[in-house]
Amino acid sequence: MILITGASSGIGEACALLLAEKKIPLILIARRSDRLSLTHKKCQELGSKVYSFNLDVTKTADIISWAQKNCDLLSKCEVLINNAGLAVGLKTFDQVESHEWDQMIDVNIKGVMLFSSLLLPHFIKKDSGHIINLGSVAGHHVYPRGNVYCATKHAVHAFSQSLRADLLGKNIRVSEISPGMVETEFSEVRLQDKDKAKKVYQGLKPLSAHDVAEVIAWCLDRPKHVNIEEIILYPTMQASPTLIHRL
Ligand code: NJP
Repeated sequence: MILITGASSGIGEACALLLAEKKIPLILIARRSDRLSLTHKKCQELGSKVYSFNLDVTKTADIISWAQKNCDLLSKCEVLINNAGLAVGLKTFDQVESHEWDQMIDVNIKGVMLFSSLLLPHFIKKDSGHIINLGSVAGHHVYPRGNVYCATKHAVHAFSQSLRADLLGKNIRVSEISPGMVETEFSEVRLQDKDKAKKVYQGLKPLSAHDVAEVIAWCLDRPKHVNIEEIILYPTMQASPTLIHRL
């Protein structure tokens, strides 16, 4: 069984669909109930047993009490895909409001830590498990107006490395997947403007959510003694967050 956070769109949804094709049971989490039920239905149609929950990963107390109520279900989980994440705005730091950095920190860092902390006791008990964290090229490079988002993804990178060190000696794998530009709802959420979001991907072929999901599925499919530390993947026409070739 695989738990995916942020399964209502983009990379999370693409992972759910790809894993459902393999008939793997899934636990799907996101806030938007209409979108999550759509993913749920599509995965069921592909033949997977699906449990979905409308949860906000920033609501720590709610998540902890949900995890306690669903302890049996979580104990069956072998993989956690910490995918829920977002960027809020593209402003110089002096213009960023505190609620904006709170949201990025709460989802991108604290959400990843929270779900890791809830699944790890089960993984440790079984001496088996795999955590996949969605990092970013923004976890390696910074770019103008990326300030808080870049900081959160640098934190995901450090956390993934540190977790791997803490778990040394246990059969628990930790992998980080760090994409460049992926055409999802990411830019729409970030810019709050559909037209501006479209322009982000103009003149080049970005990665698709499915491209990233395939890389994640490949990491999961490696034999249990093989732990992929990190995969950084770019569209061919992108060489760094700021080096982009557009036609
Ligand atoms: O974006 P999008 P992606 N509680 O917006 C969920 C990283 N990444 O697939 O709650 C629970 O289509 C949200 O669900 P909902 C990025 O940082 C991307 O591209 O219903 N869930 C939705 O399902 C992120 O970590 C790019 O709104 C919450 C999902 O997160 C990951 O890839 C590049 C939530 C976001 O789906 C997936 O993002 C890169 C909450 N509080 C890294 N807040 C890229 N697209 O270019 C959000 O380097 N979600």
